[in-house]
Amino acid sequence: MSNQRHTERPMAFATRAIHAGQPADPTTGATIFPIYQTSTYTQAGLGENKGFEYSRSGNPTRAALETCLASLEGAQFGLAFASGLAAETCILSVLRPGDHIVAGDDLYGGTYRLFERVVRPMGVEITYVPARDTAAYQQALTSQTKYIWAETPTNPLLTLVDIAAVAEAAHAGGAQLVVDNTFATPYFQRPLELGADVVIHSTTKYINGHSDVVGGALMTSNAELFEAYTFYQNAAGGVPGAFDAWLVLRGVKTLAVRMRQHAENAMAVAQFLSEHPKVRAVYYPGLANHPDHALATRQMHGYGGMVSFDMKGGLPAVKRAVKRLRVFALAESLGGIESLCCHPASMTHASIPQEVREARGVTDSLLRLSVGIEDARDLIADLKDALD
Ligand code: P1T
Repeated sequence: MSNQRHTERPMAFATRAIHAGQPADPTTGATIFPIYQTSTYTQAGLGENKGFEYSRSGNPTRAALETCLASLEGAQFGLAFASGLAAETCILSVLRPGDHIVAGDDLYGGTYRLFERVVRPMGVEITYVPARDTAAYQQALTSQTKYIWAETPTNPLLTLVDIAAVAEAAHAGGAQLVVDNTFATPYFQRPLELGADVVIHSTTKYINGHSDVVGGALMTSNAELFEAYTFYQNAAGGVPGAFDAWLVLRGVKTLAVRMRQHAENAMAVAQFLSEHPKVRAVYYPGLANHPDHALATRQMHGYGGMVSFDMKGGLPAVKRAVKRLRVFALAESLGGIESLCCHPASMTHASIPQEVREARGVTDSLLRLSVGIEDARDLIADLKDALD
């Protein structure tokens, strides 16, 4: 099946999530795209192959996933990787000593670690600016800036970056905008449509959606960048195996329905927490009092499934609460059908030095919830038990 009928409107998101890049198998008619569990491909003669030679360079199951994810982000090109950080490394591979990145200051701890412990020692400068401060990105640009790098909503504080405005600033300064769209997913936000140049995902999260794969992907419509990234994907080799690619391909089929339920449950949880006497602050862009609520309404098609909150009573209160959770699992990661609770300061963001972390608002009393698609009544009862 082709992705578009040329005489009609393009297929809608939920349809593309199920079909894009996945025609019925020409030899058997298999409706579900096969797992091509092979490292190599038999060639008819020298230089005579069917488009695949070796599975680091290309694999049909991975190619189906890359096509599907590109379609969902409205990109011309997609590449899949063995992890989100491997996808990030590919994007960073085009930088050279003396180059400069401007990054929003609220980032997944592993991204910060990659920037500070791998990229900076190679001679690339990184300047962090307050994530929601559009003017600060602009002011931090230098003639050496190659990328502005932004998560939106950010991990773990759910701050928003104005993608259109920051993209404009990047382009005016001769730089390109990379958006980590892991939290929002293309169902709720399509950065390329707003002017971003590259989107990166940890497909480990909502894209796969079932907490059983680690993976990553990047999407772009910039042919020059795509060529450089494709070269690096093959040259450095951080690719997913066929089975992992297939699992993500299966998971992403239900992205639209999952995201609607995640968002509905997250809103219910955020409202419950807002009224709880043990909660100091709730971070959820869907709440009218969130500082970026208006931007979220303009830039996103929904507010997502992540909710963070700050507890009164400091670390001892947090420790007591997480021990009492029964439905929410205390775990790193996010975006699966099951609800997870994470303590960023000691878990996902522990690789950020304490003073940097606290200056950014990631305090010891912050908890981050990945609100799953269980019955919201059970989630709220669980939180009520833990907090009371
Ligand atoms: O874990 P990996 O698939 O390599 O993806 C890294 C990554 C990139 N970007 C964002 C926004 C992320 O949240 C992550 C991974 N985050 C977690 C594991 C976490 O619990 O926050």
